[in-house]
Amino acid sequence: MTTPPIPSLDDPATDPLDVARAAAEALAAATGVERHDVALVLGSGWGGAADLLGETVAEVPSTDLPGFTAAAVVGHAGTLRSVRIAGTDGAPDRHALVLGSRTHLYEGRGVRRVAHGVRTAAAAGCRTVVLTNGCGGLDPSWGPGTPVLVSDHINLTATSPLEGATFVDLTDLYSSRLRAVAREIDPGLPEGVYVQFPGPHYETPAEVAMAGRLGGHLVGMSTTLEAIAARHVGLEVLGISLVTNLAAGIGDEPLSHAEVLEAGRAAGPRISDLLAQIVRRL
Ligand code: 8IG
Repeated sequence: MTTPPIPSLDDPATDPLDVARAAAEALAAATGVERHDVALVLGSGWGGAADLLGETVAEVPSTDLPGFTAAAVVGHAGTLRSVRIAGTDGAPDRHALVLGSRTHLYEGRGVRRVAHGVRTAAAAGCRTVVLTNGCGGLDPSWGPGTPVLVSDHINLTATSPLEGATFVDLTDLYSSRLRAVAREIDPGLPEGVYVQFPGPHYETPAEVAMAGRLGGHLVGMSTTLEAIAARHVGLEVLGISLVTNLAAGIGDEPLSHAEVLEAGRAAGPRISDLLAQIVRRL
């Protein structure tokens, strides 16, 4: 008996959804969990949330699954975790798929790899994805450590995760229903429009001012392409940003990656608890 070869994301003739299905099958085999319900992509500062959700049933190195590549950035863990969320009031348990291995566009591995995690989550059965990130904030009242719900986005990467004539409606891309659920947990959660730049450099002050004039409140290097890919495969999307720094030119300080990591560490327990509470209600 022969098994068919696993298609490569690098082959233009491959349908990336086929690779996502292969990854979901490998995930089910590695974790023993047939279907997952909700996926979380944990960005800078959000890593602690998985532990609060429930019991980790299995942890799989992303490189064991078709289409995933090793993590490239310090602070981004390269594993997928299956976490059991205990049902309350007689409700059945659910399973969260925690993706600690986001691929950023700036890694130069192509948009297919950026979108592969959420496509795999959908192929694994998920109906919902929570996309988190660390970002810069344009509102001076949002200090480092402020969580902000993403209400909409502006994609300045000049690319799309979708190929061919794939016309997907992005009205209410960041589900107003899920944002309302989040605000049941924390009524004070602010909302903002997330602007994705290609990175990996941070913006100039002029670019941040431009993002503000365009209607943006948050600047970052992730999330929008994943959100588009998620909507395409039918996932309901919740986006939550952690403001880890004032965007360039908003504060007096220059930006440093160390500072970003420190803001994430400091806010970690609080925002992880917030995220875990939200996910239990989704
Ligand atoms: I964390 O200020 C983090 N990521 N583009 N700008 C952009 N990405 C970021 C920033 C920021 N902070």
